[in-house]
Amino acid sequence: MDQMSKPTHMPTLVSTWSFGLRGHRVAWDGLDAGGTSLDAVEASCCAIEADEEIDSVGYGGLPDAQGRVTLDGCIMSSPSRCGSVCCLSTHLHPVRIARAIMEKTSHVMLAGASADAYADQQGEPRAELLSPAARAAYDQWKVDGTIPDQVGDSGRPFDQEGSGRIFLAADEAAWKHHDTVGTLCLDRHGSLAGACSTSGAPFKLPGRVGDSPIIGHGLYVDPDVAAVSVTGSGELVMGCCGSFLAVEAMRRGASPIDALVEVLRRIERQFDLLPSHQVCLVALDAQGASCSATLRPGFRMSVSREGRHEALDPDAVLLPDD
Ligand code: SD4
Repeated sequence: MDQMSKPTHMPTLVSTWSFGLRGHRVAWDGLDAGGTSLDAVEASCCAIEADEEIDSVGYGGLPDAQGRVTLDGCIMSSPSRCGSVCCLSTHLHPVRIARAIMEKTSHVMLAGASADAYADQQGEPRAELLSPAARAAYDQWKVDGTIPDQVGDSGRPFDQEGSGRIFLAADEAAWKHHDTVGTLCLDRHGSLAGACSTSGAPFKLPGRVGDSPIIGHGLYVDPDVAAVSVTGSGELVMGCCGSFLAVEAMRRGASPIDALVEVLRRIERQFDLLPSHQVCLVALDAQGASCSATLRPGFRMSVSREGRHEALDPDAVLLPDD
């Protein structure tokens, strides 16, 4: 069916972490005015990628073990319409480059220096990715293996609502590992889309790529069913194709929250979990219902709907006492 002939839906944006709202506010007016879900997720993620205070995505993201920031991202509206890029090191906006790959090439994914070269061809400006705060964090990590301002010993991230920070925490346990933004959208035309963007695991081995840019792992969209994005320990998500597993469970009849919890239960069964491990999922179904679930406490999701922008606690926490 032509998307313009679908009935009107209530525009909705959903993102991982409360810092997602910073992107939603940038994307909202266009979406509310009838813009497409693809445009909205791209605009929202680009705003977050450019935000220096957010220490896990784009400029401001923590570098690898050699002090180099590398970025991964993807975008998707259906199994036949998706694009992805990984290990960018000279361009700031993986989601926009992933969209160009989706729309202008016959491929899904480009990697590394060749992906940066493709971005050059597309006229994407080159950018410095290492912020002063991220450089300072790297310098300290090189000296003593710690992240500045990290409090507590769980090594997990905590959402400090409004600050944009989850690693360089001022007063809550910061995450030694990583995080990411996953943004999902339903537009007035009833079309779902999603995008995902990350600087990956702080101080990772050079070349390491996590789940975020891989379709079916960090992001999956079935236009007739739901969109799901996953953040957290990418290596756990990659063990179970987390976003695909959740959408597929919904396609087979599970409720959105049951589908997300099924992914978490599978991860809990199949991995020896470390205290630093975290996995968080957000879902938006084709009717506009949204929810989130997380392995452990410390996560919040962003939801924008009917002109309201809210950070919400997860609907389910598998291990609430951890
Ligand atoms: C990864 N899941 O690279 C991604 C980003 C991240 O928590 O760190 N998310 O593993």
